[in-house]
Amino acid sequence: MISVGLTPNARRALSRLAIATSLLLGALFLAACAASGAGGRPVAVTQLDDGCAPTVIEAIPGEKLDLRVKNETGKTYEIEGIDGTNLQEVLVPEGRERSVGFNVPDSGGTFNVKCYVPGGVSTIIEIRAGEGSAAATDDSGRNDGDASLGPSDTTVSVGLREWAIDPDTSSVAAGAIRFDAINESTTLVHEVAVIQIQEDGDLEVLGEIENLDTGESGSIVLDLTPGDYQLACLIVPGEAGSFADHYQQGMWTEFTVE
Ligand SMILES: [Cu+2]
Repeated sequence: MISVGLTPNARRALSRLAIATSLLLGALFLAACAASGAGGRPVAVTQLDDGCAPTVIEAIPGEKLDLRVKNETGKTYEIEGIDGTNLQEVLVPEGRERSVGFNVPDSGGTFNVKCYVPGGVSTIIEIRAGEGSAAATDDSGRNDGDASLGPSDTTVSVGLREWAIDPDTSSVAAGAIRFDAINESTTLVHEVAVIQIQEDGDLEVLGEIENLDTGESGSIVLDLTPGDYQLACLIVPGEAGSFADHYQQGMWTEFTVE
């Protein structure tokens, strides 16, 4: 027993510390499980050259799912919740598998997940849980921008409309770059993804200002290293009420970090 020779006060402090530490470890463990899907019902999701399968996953309200996302292509794939679905964005490198957790809300509904190659093929997977699950979505997605923005070295203003992305500069010095985006459209939801072009030509999304409603603005700060980038809107048919693939329509532009 390590408390031999300690005063009662010191013993109490030590035991409080031990309790606090175990609570913290427990919380970290739970957080890790939620992200990885450990302990959830395994559901195989396969990323193929022409999209992802399956496109519908039946679930039970309150159920925990462990999406085993396997990329069988030669390109980097991503998977993320959209339209308010609380499923973290995960990058799946070529040939790899990732475990992605999703806690189906107790209220049930249909939860949309986008499975895509940035700028390329995309599939919307519907997780359907419970009665009347066709319509229920909510707008409480991440992306409310300004909440946790740190300091930045440079600010880039970005205008969005059909079908263009218009930054006020196409090149910045490396550092903490703040993007302030405004959706100038009067009809469509848009977003901005900051995408780094990898050595093998694959596109990797580093951060997004998602689901900007008409007239709405949002911000993000990202630490960017020198290289070639794109700014792009990655909204696909079936997402945010859109019938178009915004990237294919031309909503991307080259961006350089020196
Ligand atoms: Cu768009």
